[in-house]
Amino acid sequence: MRVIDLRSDTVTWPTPAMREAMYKAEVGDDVWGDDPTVKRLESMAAERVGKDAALLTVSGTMSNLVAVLTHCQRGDEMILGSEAHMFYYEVGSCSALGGVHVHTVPNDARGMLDPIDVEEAIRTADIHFPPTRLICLENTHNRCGGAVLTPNDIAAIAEVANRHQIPIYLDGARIFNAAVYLGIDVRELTRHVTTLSFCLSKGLSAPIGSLVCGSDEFIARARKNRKMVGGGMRQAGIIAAAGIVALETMVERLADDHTNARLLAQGLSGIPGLIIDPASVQTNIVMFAVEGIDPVDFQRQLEEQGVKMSSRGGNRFRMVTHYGIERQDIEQALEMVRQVMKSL
Ligand code: TLP
Repeated sequence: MRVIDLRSDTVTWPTPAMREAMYKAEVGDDVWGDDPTVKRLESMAAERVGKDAALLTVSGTMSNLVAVLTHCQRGDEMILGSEAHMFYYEVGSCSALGGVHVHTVPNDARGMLDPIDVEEAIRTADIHFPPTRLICLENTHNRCGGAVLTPNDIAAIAEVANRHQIPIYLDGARIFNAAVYLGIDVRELTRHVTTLSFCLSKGLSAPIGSLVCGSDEFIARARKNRKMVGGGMRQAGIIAAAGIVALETMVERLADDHTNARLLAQGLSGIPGLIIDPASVQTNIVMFAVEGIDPVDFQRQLEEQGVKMSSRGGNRFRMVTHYGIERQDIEQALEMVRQVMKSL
């Protein structure tokens, strides 16, 4: 049975070209600054997002932590969306390891923060308050169903941030999905943020890796923090080689994932017992809910039929399209959902 794995775009396997590049990669000890392939990836990434420099890390989670450690000191505060990945899914690392206090502001349905809320959350100089040192954004927004922030959205937050001289960090794990959706250069989405990270190992299908991007000075300090958290890698050119192929060959095809996600959402919306607004699907993440049936049975039976998805708690589920999932897989998955819904 062919398994249609829609749990995440992190389940993607490296392409044949990536495996070949990994095999042939020129390497060195990257902690000593000797790995030419890592250096090439880092400068390619920096150029791509319009920043001075970049730093390869193991994961999106590590990039987010390293960025926060570099922007903030213990006892500082950062403003974070209430639905942010950094708030929900990173084991509280910013407070546990960074001693950074998190001040949440509501995310709306499309992952945006209200600039008025952000401004109100910024602390004044009062003996009781921790100082606000960072504002975080996420684009595309995972828990908000892969929703996209536009350059104008980011500019609206930057206007507040600049007035208060607070940097903005963007968790851009899926920033290329946003750029491809909007049909713009990714730099339009990064120019108003101070620093950002993006992932190689999601829609871009590399096996490992994420890049933190910012000024030369910021990345030099981030490099030290990466070492502190055990993220200094040795012959990391093996990983970087796949990342280079990802950046060179896997960005434009994200549009196919978006088309498949829309097809999936439209199909799901026609199945009785499923709640979904297909118009809300912009990129490769499809969120929906079930009603009138046991969600645990639903997920288990679907998995028995070879269709995997992830639970978002209670009756809510997520399906993510990615490299390796073709149009016929979407049609097959929809057929399985129809059958399972009928049987429950
Ligand atoms: N997200 C994963 C899970 O952790 C939920 C997924 O399957 O979507 N930022 C964003 C916006 C993310 O979606 C993720 C991963 C990360 C950061 C962390 O990246 P990794 O998994 O590389 O640590």
